[in-house]
Amino acid sequence: MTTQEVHRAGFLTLAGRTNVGKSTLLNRLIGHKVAIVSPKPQTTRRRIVGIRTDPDAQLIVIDAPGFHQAQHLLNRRMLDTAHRCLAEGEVIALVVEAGRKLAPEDRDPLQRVLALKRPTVIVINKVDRVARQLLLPQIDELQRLAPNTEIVPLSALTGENVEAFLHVVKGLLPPGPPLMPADEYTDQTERMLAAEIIREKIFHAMRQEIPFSTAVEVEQFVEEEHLIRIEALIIVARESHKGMVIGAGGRQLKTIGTHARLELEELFERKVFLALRVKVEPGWHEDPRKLKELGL
Ligand SMILES: Nc1nc2c(ncn2[C@@H]2O[C@H](COP(=O)(O)OP(=O)(O)O)[C@@H](O)[C@H]2O)c(=O)[nH]1
Ligand SMILES: [Mg+2]
Repeated sequence: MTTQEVHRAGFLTLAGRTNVGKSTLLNRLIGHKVAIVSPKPQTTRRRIVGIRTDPDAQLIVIDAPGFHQAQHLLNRRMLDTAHRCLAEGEVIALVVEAGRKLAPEDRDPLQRVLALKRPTVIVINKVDRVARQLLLPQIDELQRLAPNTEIVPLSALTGENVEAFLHVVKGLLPPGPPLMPADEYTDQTERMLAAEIIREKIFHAMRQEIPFSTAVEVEQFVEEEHLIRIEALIIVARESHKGMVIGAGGRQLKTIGTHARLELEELFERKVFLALRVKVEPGWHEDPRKLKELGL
């Protein structure tokens, strides 16, 4: 940083449809896995904060649930969260997918973001998947809809052009001192991170509606001398789901547990003892009290 340059700090909200790669971009910007990621929509349920501290700027990045059609109370809560996160951003990055014509579901978030009249960047993510010549008409289309907005094509997965995006965002942040301690990179507790990682493994292992109607609650998180003892409850909405999550001979649950444990050990740099139980709570995703308990 030269003496002429001012330090900048502020909130950046990642907005867009579900599954466009917002959480992947968050993790890439922070350099840690802060948010879980899956090929299925609606993986992110809560507001997730990642903090990036550079010599010239501090970005507090807010990852939100994606915009989608709401059916259950859980989905409506997720949409409320998405809107609140949008209101918080001093800079908004609207994320869309490369190589796709703008669907009505894309236009709606775009119009919503533009209506805020806040400093905005449009991110075309997943450029690693498409040929350049497909990108140009998409950039043109977006530029017509948002003539004064910077458009940055990038790949959150490979990191391509993410530096350019950072440069644009930093230029839009307000001047000011850092808002958070330099060594913090998320607002989530270890318990929350553990619950999310277990939930991610369920998203990866299970099909159909099971991931969408499953929650994870960490009941015990005890740090002992050489290991962390974690007991967690997998909450499913139906008796039939319980059987599927456990699987024949307990194999499915074992796979979920093993994958989660290995990642938790890496994250906490400690041996982890992980015990998982499955419990049926019919209609939990429609129950305001249960949702509150789960922080949703
Ligand atoms: N090829 C490719 N896939 C990506 C990229 N970014 C995200 N993905 C994948 O897209 C899916 C959804 O990503 P996620 O971050 O969970 O999307 P979110 O719902 O917007 O948070 C996952 O399977 C990611 O691995 C990218 O830049 N390139
Ligand atoms: Mg997400």
